[in-house]
Amino acid sequence: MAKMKCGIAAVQALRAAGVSRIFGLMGSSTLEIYDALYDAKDMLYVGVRHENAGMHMADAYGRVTQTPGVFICGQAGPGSANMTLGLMAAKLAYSPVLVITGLPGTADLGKDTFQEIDQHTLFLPVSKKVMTVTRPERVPEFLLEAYRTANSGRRGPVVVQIPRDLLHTEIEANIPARGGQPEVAPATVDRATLERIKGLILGAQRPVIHAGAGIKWGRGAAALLKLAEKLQLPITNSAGHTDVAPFDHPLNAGGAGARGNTVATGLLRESDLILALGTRLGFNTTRFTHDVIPAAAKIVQVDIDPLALGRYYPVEVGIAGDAGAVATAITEVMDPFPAGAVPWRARNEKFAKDRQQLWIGREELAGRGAKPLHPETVYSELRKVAPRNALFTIDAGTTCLQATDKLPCGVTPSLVAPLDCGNIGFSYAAGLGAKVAAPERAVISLMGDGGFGMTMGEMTTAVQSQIASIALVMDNGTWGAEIAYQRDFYDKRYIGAHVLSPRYDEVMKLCGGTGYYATAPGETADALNQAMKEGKPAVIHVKVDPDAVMSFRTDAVAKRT
Ligand SMILES: Cc1ncc(C[n+]2csc(CCOP(=O)(O)OP(=O)(O)O)c2C)c(N)n1
Ligand SMILES: [Mg+2]
Repeated sequence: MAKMKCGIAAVQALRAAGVSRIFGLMGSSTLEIYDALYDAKDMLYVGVRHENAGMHMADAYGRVTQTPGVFICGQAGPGSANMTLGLMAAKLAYSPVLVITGLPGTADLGKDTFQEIDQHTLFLPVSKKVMTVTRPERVPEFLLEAYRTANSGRRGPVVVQIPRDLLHTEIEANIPARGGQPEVAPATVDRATLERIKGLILGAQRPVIHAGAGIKWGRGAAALLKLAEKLQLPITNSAGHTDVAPFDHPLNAGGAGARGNTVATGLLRESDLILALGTRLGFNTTRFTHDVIPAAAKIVQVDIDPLALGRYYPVEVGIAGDAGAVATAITEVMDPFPAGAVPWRARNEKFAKDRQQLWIGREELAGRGAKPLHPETVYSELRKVAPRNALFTIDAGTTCLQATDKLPCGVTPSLVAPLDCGNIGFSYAAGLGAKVAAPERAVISLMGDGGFGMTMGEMTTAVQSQIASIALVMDNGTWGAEIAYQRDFYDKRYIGAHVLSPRYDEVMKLCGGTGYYATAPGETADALNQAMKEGKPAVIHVKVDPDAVMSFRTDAVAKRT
């Protein structure tokens, strides 16, 4: 026990949890924590320009390090309201984030005092848990519990609200030396169930692995590859998780469903057994129909959350467990096939050809050399120059959506996507968070001109905190994903669909970073190489073909007659 100011105790609790990076936007509700951070030379503080962007940074930090990102929303009320979309994105990505925010003082709470809103209710649907500290001496305990909660089971953002007067109190603080998380053995699977799975695999003719985020959260990428290689099973991935396996691995079929490719989708469509590892089989991949997941296919589903099992599709075997650990257990129970006796050899030979053709087709499209640039050319140049361990972040616009399955994800994790939140204005901020998480890796953030406009204020954050991410802004002059519907379904009656985009590379230069402009083949690759060499915060403004947009949600619109 030691007597100290509550703000200092809060920072000590964060340190005890293992926190060394904090994103935040200050406000008078939390000044005591800020004052304590002044002396915390072991903590890097990244001040942001908008709470929502700060949340995206902490979210990406959480996804890349697989430990909670921390965001201090300094101002109760407006600051808190500003960060709700970021909370939603983290919640839907099951991303661990610890959020600290203020509340009005306890003497005034509930009186509709200045900047007061029912924050608890505001945060509830967009967080994993909302906690309100009621006694100052419990601040450290709440922070440690929130950290643990964010990072356990189905991960997610946890908000701790602290009434402002509590932070000004002196408390007797009792902070455990190592207050983070106990090591917990991953939940795996019993022998009898393994034997059932073995029987299902040996009885199948066209089995496929379908892997999702659970593989990433469980650090199960190596286990996934071992399973696939031993059984010679193609790997398909769920939407936004291109990085479950190296993009160039011969067994990696890539993304299934509308955000993926025809080869992976075809494999699933024709499968009779699906090993669904670390995935809910969610909407963005399956649309909850039998278009991608055949009604007759047997499903072995593994997810950390028992509620996810059999939720959208009936399962033959459901395992509430760690996807990587279960993949290892399955690998161990299976005997290797004798050379040349892989039961699905013919299917795999066709798959290998189709896969090769898919990549050839992509490069052919890219190589047209057209001006304005086709986004495919941009992706192809990215594939040529991005380092093997590059990290990518993307937005929800049409140019990014089309890129999802084509990025050169060489290691796991290497893709941070908006996933089910589907928001634009995510990628740039997420890239800054990713770069703070992994400064040694090249971070390349793809986005449209509309999405970048939403977060362009964070260019100053990048320069001020020297976060050398590279933004690849694809300028088609429109809210491309939406104008596509007006083109395809509303007789080109364009309204609200155009955006004015200044030369963002020039704006970045004004902010103190570096900027590049690309309009012709080869120039994106040159700019990327140059930006990586210079190692400064960078924006590459790429002029892309305004016609290269596609109506994505064809289930959501009907052709006018
Ligand atoms: C926060 C948010 N606002 C609006 C939308 C709807 N929306 C989806 S894509 C899109 C257009 C994106 O334009 P841009 O960022 O330029 O990318 P492009 O589609 O042109 O590649 C819009 C407005 C959204 N998904 N998220
Ligand atoms: Mg656009």
